[in-house]
Amino acid sequence: MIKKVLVANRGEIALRIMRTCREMGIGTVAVYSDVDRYALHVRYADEAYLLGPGPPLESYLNIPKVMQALKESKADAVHPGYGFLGENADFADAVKKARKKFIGPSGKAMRLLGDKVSARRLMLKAGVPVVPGTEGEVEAKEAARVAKEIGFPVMVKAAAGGGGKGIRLVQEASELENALRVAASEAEASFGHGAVFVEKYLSPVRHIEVQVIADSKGNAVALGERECSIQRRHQKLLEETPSIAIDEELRQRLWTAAVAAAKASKYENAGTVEFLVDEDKNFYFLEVNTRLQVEHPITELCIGRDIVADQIRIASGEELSFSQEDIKPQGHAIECRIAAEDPHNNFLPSLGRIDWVEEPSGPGVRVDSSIFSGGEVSYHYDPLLAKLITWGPNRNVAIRRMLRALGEYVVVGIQTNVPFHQQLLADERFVRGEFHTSWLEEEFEMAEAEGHPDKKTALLVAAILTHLKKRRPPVSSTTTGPGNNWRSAGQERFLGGRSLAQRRGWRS
Ligand code: MV4
Repeated sequence: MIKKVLVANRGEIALRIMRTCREMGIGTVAVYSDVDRYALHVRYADEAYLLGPGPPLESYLNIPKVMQALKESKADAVHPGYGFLGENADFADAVKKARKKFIGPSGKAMRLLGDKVSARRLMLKAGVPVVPGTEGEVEAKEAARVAKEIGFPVMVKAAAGGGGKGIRLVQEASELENALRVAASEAEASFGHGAVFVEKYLSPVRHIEVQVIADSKGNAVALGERECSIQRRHQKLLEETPSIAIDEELRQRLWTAAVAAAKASKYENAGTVEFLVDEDKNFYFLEVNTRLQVEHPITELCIGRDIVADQIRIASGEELSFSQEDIKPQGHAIECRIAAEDPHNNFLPSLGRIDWVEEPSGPGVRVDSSIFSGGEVSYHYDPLLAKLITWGPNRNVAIRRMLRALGEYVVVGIQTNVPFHQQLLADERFVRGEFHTSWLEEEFEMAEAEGHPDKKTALLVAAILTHLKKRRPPVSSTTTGPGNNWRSAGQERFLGGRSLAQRRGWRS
């Protein structure tokens, strides 16, 4: 049984994972960089280990330092979250070698599915539809032959790529050879592996993914699909479930294919199978994400399960306590990714101090957030601040609730993309479900920023800034957060020093 989990991550996902651990009576260990010393996940954890300076390679991406914290904390399991070491096979192997439990798939599964060519081969064998294209990695001559056969435009993709990295759209034969060469050298530089393959470019398509969960006994269950077509530069901005573009028959085919993909790869723990769905309701395998995804909460709200709790049970060696027949999603859920970006300035990051935060709540609202008044948004990390999730008995209620909740979000000190989400959710084309993966970038235009905030907001901001000017520095080592669960923010420790527990005399 897992008694203590080290969460090798930061921000909202670290806090989210720790909350489930606490509900399960499992101890929590935070790791953090010095710029995160006052972060909520550090204050919430039972123990906290300073990794080093802000840059990820010196902190959250530094496997030796995280392994040292794992050793010092005597945690018996690690949850990597998403991003950072979330899909790092070497890290998963290192945790296993240290005889600790890795709450996620094996390093072997990560390598097999992280290589887009081996993943394609596996899906072909498993009878999962893949995009027409080359069977494996190709040299220029074979690529040209296949491209001619499937027809232009085609996509050249790096085997080691993913999430939009290492892909190039080729409109005609004359561009192919150069595209192959550039894609291969970019892939070699970025991923250390230059293999590329070619697929027919499908457009317009929707990006629909299926959440799966599998135990070590070969049981695999689909937990529902998620519509992820609202993307900008390969960054998802809003996700929802169920997808309104698919009917029950297609849903069952997608779920069945996702479970087949998990079983074919002997997958364990939570994973997501991504598909492209065209206008004729054909679907094609795209890739597998071997991690817990940002957007997992919308699935949780519709099926009434805690996916992180299920992950921990699987890592403890338990069999799934439910079957496919038990998964009956109810209602509709939407997630808006709230980011420190200014939608009126080309979504450029808006970093620095957050003077004041007021977050939404009320019926059907969940906020997975890492921000607090007085906190800082650092340039070292992804600008994701929070996920605002709403559930309703149907899509219209979920949309209305999201618009109501977005209207309650107050963040003073930096810009956020809340105005973008408000405009998107009020857009008739979105409401009618008339969108695909290129819609946002090709057909959606942000309205001009309103001249100045309405009177009520302006008065609120003025009052807040006056109040803040009177206060002591926002957070100091003696500051404790809200409630009795938040540890003093300043109780930091250096790796190799005495642990928090030792300092408190809990352990000799
Ligand atoms: C595609 C595609 C259309 N045809 N492949 C690859 C990375 C993944 N995150 C999205 N990818 C796509 N692969 C073929 N053969 C469409 C996408 C795609 C997409 C591509 C460009 C810009 C935005 C996109 C959003 C979702 C899906």
